[in-house]
Amino acid sequence: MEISVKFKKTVYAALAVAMLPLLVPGAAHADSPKARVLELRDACDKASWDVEFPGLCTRSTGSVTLPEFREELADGGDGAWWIRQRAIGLDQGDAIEATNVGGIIHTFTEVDTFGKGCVEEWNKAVTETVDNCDFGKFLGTLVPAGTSSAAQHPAVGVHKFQCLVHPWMRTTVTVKKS
Ligand SMILES: [Cu+2]
Repeated sequence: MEISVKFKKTVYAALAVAMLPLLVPGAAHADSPKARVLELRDACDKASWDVEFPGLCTRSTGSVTLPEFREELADGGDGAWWIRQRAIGLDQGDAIEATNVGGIIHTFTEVDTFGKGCVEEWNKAVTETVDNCDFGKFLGTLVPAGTSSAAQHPAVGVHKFQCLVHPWMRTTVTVKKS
C-alpha cells in the first residue's frame, strides 16, 4: 500500500513538472533561445514540369505549369516561389532553419548582396548584376523538397539569404543583441 502511494506521488510530481510549461506559457523558457523555421515555398505542377525536367518537381504543391512559371520571369519571378518570412527578427542566440514545404529543390544561402543564382534562365527574373553562384555554397545549402536545413545561429547584425535556384526567393534576418 505504501509503495503504491509513493508511486502515485512520484507520477503526479513528474506530471506536474512536465505540464508546467503548458500551464505557464513561457515560464520555463523566458529567456532561452528560440528556434525559428522559415518556409521555402513553391507551387510546381509536377505533370508539366516533368515534360522538360523529369523528376525535378518531386511532388505537386500547386498548379503553376512550367510555361506559366516561365512567363513570370519577366515580372520578377513567380510569386508562389517565395520564402514565407520575407523578413524576420531574432534575438542573439536564436536559431533559424529553412524547411522546404514546396515540391522543388531550393537553396537557403547567405549572401552579402542579393543577386543572381546558379540557373541562367531563372536569373532573367532579377535585375542585379551581382553573381552569387558559388558552386560549393550551392551544394552546401541545398534544401530538397520535404527536408530542412541544419539549424544555424546567426551573429548579431543583418543577414541576407536567398535561393540560388530561384534568386527572387529572399529574406532578411535581423539579429539584435540580447
Ligand atoms: Cu528556390
